[in-house]
Amino acid sequence: MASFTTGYRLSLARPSLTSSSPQHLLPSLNRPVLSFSSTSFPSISLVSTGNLRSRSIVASAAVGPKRLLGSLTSPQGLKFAVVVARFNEIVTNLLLEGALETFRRYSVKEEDITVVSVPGSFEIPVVAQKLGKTGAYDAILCIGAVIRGDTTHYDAVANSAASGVLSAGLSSGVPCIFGVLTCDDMDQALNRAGGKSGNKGAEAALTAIEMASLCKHHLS
Ligand code: INI
Repeated sequence: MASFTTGYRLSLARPSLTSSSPQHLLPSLNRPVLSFSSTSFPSISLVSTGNLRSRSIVASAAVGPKRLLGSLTSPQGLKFAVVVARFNEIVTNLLLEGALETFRRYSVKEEDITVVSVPGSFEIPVVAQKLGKTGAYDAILCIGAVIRGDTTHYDAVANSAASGVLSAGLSSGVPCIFGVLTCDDMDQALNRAGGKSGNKGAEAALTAIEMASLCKHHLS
C-alpha cells in the first residue's frame, strides 16, 4: 500500500505502475496520478470512497476495466504543431511563449515543434485541419485571443474558432487543442496570458502533450 499526501490512498498490486509528473501540474486532483509506459499494464479497478478531502482510490490488478492515460513525462518522439493567430498579438505572443516554455520544461525538443502563424482566430481551424491531415503531428495546439470589445463580430469569431477547432480534430483524427481565449476585455485576456489567472497557453500545451501521448501510445 502506498500513501500519497494528496488524500489519495493507492494500493498497487503490480510494480509496473509508476507515479506521473509533478502533481501540481496535473489538470485535476480528481484524476488518478498514474501513468503507464506501455499498453501491457494490468487491468486495474479504481474505487473511490470518502469525501473530496479524504478520497480514497484503490487500484488492484486483474479486476475491472483497463484505464488508458496519456503521459506527461515521456514526450520523446511526439511531434507538435502550434497554430497561432496574430490578431491581438500582444496576448497571443504571451500565450505562445507560455506554450513553448511548457514544451521545453516537459522535454519536448524544439525540432519537434512547428509554429504556424495565421491572421486571426477565424483562420485557425482550416490550418489545424490541414496540419492534422498531413499525419506529421501528434497534436495541434491552437492559440488565439478573441476579445469582445464593442462589436458583435466577437460571437461569430469565437464560435467559429471553437467549433472549427473541434471539427479539425474530429476530421483529421489528430487532437486539436483549444488554446483560444474568449474574453470580455483586454485586461481579462492579459490576466489569462501570464497574469494573475496563469497562462492558458501553458495549460493548453500540457493538454497537447497528454493527448498526443494518449493517442499515439494507446489509441493507434
Ligand atoms: N480575430 C481574433 O483572433 N480575435 C478577435 O478578437 C477578432 N475580432 O474581434 O474581430 C478577430 N477577428 C478577425 C478574424 O479572426 C479573421 O481574421 C477575419 O474575420 C478575416 O477572416
